[in-house]
Amino acid sequence: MNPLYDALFAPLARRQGPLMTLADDGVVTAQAFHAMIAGYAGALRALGVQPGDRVAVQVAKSPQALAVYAATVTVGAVFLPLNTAYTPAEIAYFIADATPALFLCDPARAETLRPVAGQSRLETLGPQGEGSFQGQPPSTPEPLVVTPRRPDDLAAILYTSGTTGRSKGAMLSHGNLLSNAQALAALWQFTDRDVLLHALPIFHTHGLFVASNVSLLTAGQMIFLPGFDLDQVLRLLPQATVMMGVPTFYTRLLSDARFDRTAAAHMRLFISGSAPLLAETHRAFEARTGQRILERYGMTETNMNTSNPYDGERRAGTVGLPLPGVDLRIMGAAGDVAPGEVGMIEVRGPNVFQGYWQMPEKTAEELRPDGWFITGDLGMIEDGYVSIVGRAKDLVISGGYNIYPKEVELLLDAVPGVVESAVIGLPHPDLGEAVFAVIVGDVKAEAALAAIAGDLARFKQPKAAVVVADLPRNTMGKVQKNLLRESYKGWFAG
Ligand code: MLC
Ligand code: AMP
Repeated sequence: MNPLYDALFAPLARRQGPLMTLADDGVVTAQAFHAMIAGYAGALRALGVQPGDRVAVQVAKSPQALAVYAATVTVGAVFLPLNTAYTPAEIAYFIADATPALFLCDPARAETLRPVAGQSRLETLGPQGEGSFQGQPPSTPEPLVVTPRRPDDLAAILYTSGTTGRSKGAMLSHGNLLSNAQALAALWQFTDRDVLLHALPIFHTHGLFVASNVSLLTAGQMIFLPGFDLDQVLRLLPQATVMMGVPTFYTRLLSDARFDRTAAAHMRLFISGSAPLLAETHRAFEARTGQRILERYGMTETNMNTSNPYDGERRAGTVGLPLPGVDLRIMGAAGDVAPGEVGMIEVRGPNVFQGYWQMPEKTAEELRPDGWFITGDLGMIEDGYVSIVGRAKDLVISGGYNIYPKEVELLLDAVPGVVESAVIGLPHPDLGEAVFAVIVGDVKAEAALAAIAGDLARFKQPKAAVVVADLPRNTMGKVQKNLLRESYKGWFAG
């Protein structure tokens, strides 16, 4: 038994016809993809990758990259995907923390990344499958040997930033990922007739697990695009039946007059998540297309927790109901709060992760011994529908990517001339929120931003900054970020 291989990948060997259509209209058949998995599984073993070893990858989205994920779980190893925007300084932390046996990167970045690879073997994989990491020709009579795994064995580690500025590796088991894919596939009524328009990155939960796993589990097809390109998406929508996206995908579609009822007519479902979808976007989308976006809520540590219903009312501004099998409660200081009151969202179920990689204290802070995970999201429940009304964690979500202000503040504070800084998220018409820095010190805002640019992925860098005399503080001395957000709220207004 290897839960993910058996459910998602084994059926591909027997399946006729296409699995993926690519941006250039090229096609990858199900059997060709299975052969790719077999070849990469052989290559991983030939490189000495053992069950339980981590395989870190920072590579462009491609069918080959997805096949490396499949091959890694097939040989019983642990897949560790990394955002392609991360700088060598950021990668150095992940490699040192996770000590992967193998690190795969883009051939063009190999020399820059070699110094941070440490003890990990470095191989390369390019956007077209080129590079030093190549599939091994299948051997007969057994082209693919599958390493047995139990449901609680690890399949992946996904890093998520922390409020302290140090990223934590969320350990996800085969059972976590498969149970969630099964719940979502049933709830959203996926079948082998579905064609999923896949324009999300595959280094995060949304694109890797929610999108790819659900489609593979139900033997559907994917239109597998390297990223969200509006023209390409508009061209390909008539061939798709389902799309998953972050809210920015939907606001970008709405910003284009070509996106109308006819353009969306072939689609049976639009799903949104990873960041709040404004009720106004939900309504504008329905007015334009006649279709109601289905919003769901999840996180790296828990996979998906709630979803609006497929058949019932999809309520704008809410993230719907707990998924079957997932318990959700709203906690105040004195325990469960009354319906309609705001508190901390906690979740429990087969979706909830195994803890943070080598951080038992962090795990104990957020995952209670009886299985409840403290999400850091503030919410309330009305008529069974969950709404997220805020975050207890200091976090900015920009275009669906999470940025922890602490990480940016630590770098800014180290810039000569900077006394202190406060990093906040401000409303942004395209990205939902955009990162903004308020700096105290004898320094020019642009110079401070330029000084940290080399160490921080571009999407985390403040889109703008101001220098001020001091930061507003409460009587406890804590910076009042709510006042800063209020003062600068119109900065990025369209
Ligand atoms: C790109 N840039 C961003 C950004 N994406 N800046 C802030 N926030 C972002 N999200 C910057 C680039 O660095 C670049 O900067 C400029 O914007 C243009 O880059 P681009 O590559 O052309 O951007 P684009 O392709 O338009 O990307 C925007 C996007 C993308 C929204 C399509 O960010 C995206 O695909 N987001 C999805 C993220 C996601 O999958 N999240 C799921 C997490 S899982 P410059 O200055 O160099 O021009 C999760 C759990 C759950 O949260 O519930 O799902
Ligand atoms: P990540 O750590 O990248 O997995 O991001 C998870 C966080 O994204 C959650 O804790 C929420 O704060 C946020 N999130 C995900 N889906 C939604 C949603 N539909 N609405 C609001 N916030 C969301």
